[in-house]
Amino acid sequence: MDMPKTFKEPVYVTRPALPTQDAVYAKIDEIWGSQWLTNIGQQHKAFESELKAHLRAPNLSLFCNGTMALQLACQAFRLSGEVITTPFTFAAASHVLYWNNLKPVFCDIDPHTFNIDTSRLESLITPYTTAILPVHVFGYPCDIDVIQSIADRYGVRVIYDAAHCFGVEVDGQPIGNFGDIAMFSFHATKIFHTVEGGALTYQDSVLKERLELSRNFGFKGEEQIVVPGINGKMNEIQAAIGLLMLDIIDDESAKRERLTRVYRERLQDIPGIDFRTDMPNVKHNYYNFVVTVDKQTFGFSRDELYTKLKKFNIFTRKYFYPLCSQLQCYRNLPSAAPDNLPVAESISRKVLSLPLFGGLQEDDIHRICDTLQYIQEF
Ligand code: T4K
Repeated sequence: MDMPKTFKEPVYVTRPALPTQDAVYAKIDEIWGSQWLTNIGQQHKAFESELKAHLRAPNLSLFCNGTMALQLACQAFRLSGEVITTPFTFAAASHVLYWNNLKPVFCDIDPHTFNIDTSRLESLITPYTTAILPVHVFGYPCDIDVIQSIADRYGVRVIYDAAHCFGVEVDGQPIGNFGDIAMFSFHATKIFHTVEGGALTYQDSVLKERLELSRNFGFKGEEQIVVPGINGKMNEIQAAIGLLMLDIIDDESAKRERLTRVYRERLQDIPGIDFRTDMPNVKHNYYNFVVTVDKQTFGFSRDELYTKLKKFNIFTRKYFYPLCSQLQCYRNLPSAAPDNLPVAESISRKVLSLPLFGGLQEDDIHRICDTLQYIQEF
C-alpha cells in the first residue's frame, strides 16, 4: 500500500465539543448583565436543574471539578481506614483517598471490561474497609450487581467514579443511579464538559445539605459556618457552558458513535489490534476509542506504535499507563505489588487511546486506520 498522507495539523486524542461562539457570547452578556459570577447564581441553579432532569438523577450537586466532587463524596460519608479501588484509572481516585487520609487497596481488573475484577473484591475486604471506589473505565459499566451485593454483605459504601460515563445507561437505568454516590467529570477532555467541572448524583437526599455546605466553606446563612468546608463551587461561566452543552451533547455522542463504527469495521482486519464492542444491555456514550496492541501479532509494541503514529501527526495516549499502583506515592502499598495485579499490569502496557471526537470526519478515521495498517506492513 502507498504511504498514507501525514495529517497537516496534529490530530489529538480528543478535542472538546464546543457550543457556537454566538451562543457563548449571549450567555456571557447575560452573566455580565447580572454581575453575578459565582456562589450559586442563576446559571448554576438552571444548569443543576436541567442536568438533574437530563441524567434522571434523584439528587444532583455541582462542583468546580470531578476530583473535588469525589473528595467531598468521601467526606460526606466520614470514611476511614481502607477503600478498595482500581489501579487502572486516572490518578484522581487514588489521590482523593490520600487527601481523605484513606488507604487505597488496589484490586486487579477484568481483562475484558478493564474494570475492577469482582471475583477478587471480597478477598480484599478487611475489618478496616469502609468503601469501594470502582471506576466505570472508558464508559464501560462495572459489574454493578455483584459490587452492590458485596457492599451490602459487608456494610460498606459504594462511590462510583463515573467520570467517563455521561449519558451511559445500564438496562435503561442511568449509570449515576447505582451505588451510594456517582461522580461525573466535566473536564474539557470529557464528552460533556463545562471547561472544568463535576457533579455528584446520589440516592439519599439527606446528603444534599452536607455536600452543599461542604462545597461552600460550610456556610449556613451569612454568619454561621457549620462544617469545615472548602471551596468546591462551580462558577456561573462553567454552568452557562454546561447549559449550552446540553443542547449539543446528543449530536456529539451520535458523531462519535458513527466514527467508532468506522474504527471497528476497519480494525477488525488488522491482526494484533483488539478493541471492545458494545455491551448488550448498555447505552454507550462513545466517549473514546481504546485498543490493545499485541506485540507478537501486530509486530510492534504499543509504545512503538505510539511513537510511529506521532510521525504522521497522530497523537494517541496511553490511558492508563502507568498504573496508579506504580506511582511513587502508592507503589509501596502491599496491594500495589505487581504480582497482585497481573491483568492491570499487562493491560496498561498494551492499551492505546486513538483519536475520537465529533470534529473528526469518517475520512480521518480511515486515514488513521490506513496508517496503522501501513505501519504494520512496512
Ligand atoms: N476520574 C477519572 C476516571 C478521570 O479520567 C478523571 C479525569 C478524573 C477522575 C478527574 O476529573 P477532573 O477533576 O479532571 O474533572 C486529562 C484530563 O485533564 C483529566 O480530566 C482526565 N481525567 C484525563 C483522562 O485526561 P491529561 O493530562 O491527559 O490531559 P491533556 O491536557 O494532556 O489533554 C489531552 C488531550 O486533550 C490533548 O492532547 C488535546 C486535548 N485537549 C485538552 C485540553 C485540556 C484539548 O483539545 N483542549 C483542552 O482544553 O489529563
